[in-house]
Amino acid sequence: MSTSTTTTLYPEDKIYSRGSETELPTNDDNLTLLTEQEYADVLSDDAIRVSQGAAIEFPIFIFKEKADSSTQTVTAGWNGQSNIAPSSRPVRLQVWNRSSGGWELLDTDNSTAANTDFDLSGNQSTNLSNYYDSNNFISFRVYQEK
Ligand SMILES: [Ca+2]
Repeated sequence: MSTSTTTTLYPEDKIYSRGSETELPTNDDNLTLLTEQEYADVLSDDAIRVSQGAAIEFPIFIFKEKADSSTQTVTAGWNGQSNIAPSSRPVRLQVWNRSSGGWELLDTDNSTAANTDFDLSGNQSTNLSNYYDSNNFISFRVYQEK
């Protein structure tokens, strides 16, 4: 799976990480942090992507975005592709609810062919205090089913 993102938030206030996990994590702990070059590659919406390989695991990207206030609606937009067709293994966008301690589904693609760009998007506009941490970070992840 490879990824590019766009965001309406602040480029200097991001914590992005990626990895492949046998079990889908039930927390929003960072995986392997992106390098400076990988941030640049991901933040520019073009054909230069950051890839996360996976065999029998879930390939996962976690995107933590800092807002200027804990009452700001957050819109997440993701663009990417996979060499495994989402029509056979769906790709999902989720947001972390730190109050309930669970990942909540925002969007799914289960129809795109392999090696073809697709978009995922969603926003969180209600009960924002359940989603922001004390530093106004909110966590999203994109993963592909295994
Ligand atoms: Ca890019």
